[in-house]
Amino acid sequence: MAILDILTFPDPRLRTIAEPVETFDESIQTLVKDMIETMYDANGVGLAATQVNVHKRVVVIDTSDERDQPMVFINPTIEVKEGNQAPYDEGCLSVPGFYEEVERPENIIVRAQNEKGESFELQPDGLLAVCIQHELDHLNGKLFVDYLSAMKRNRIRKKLEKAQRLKV
Ligand code: GNR
Ligand code: NI
Repeated sequence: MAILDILTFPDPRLRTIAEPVETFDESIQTLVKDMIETMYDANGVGLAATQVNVHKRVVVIDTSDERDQPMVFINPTIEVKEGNQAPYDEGCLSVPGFYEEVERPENIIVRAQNEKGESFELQPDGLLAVCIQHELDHLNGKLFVDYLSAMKRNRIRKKLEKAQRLKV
C-alpha cells in the first residue's frame, strides 16, 4: 500500500478529464487500495483519482464517522431528479484550508461500477450526495472553487500559490 501525493489548486493537472476504466485488473485494485489509504491519511471524506494525478474515472468515498466503510465508484454517472438545490459548506483536499458554500442538486441517482466491474445504483442523500457530485467534478477537471465568484477564487489561488512557494 502507498500514500499518494495530492495535487493542489491551481495545478493545471487538476483540469485533466479522466478516462473511463475498461479493464478491472490488478492495477485498478492497487489504485483503489492506495486511494483509500491516502483518503484516510488526509482525513478526507472522498478522493478522486485526478487528485493523485491518475487520470482514470475512479472515486473513493467514506462518509462514516468510524472511517471504516469505504465505497468505490468507478465510471460513475449522475442522474439529477426533480427537486431542490441545497447549499453545503464544501472543502477539498486539493484546496486545503478553504471552505465555501456550494449549491448542488439534492436528489440524484448515482450509477457506477465497483472494483470488480460490477454495476450498482444508489440514491444518496446528505453529505454522500454532495461528495459524489464533488468527486465527479474532479474527474471532469472541475473544482468547487469554479462555483465561486472570480474574486473569491483568485483570492484562494493567490494564497495557495504563496503557500506552495514557501514549501518548495
Ligand atoms: O474531505 C472532503 N470533505 C468534503 C466536505 C464537503 C464537501 C465535499 C467534500 S470532499 C473532500 C475531499 C475531497 O477533496 N474530495 O475530492
Ligand atoms: Ni475535492
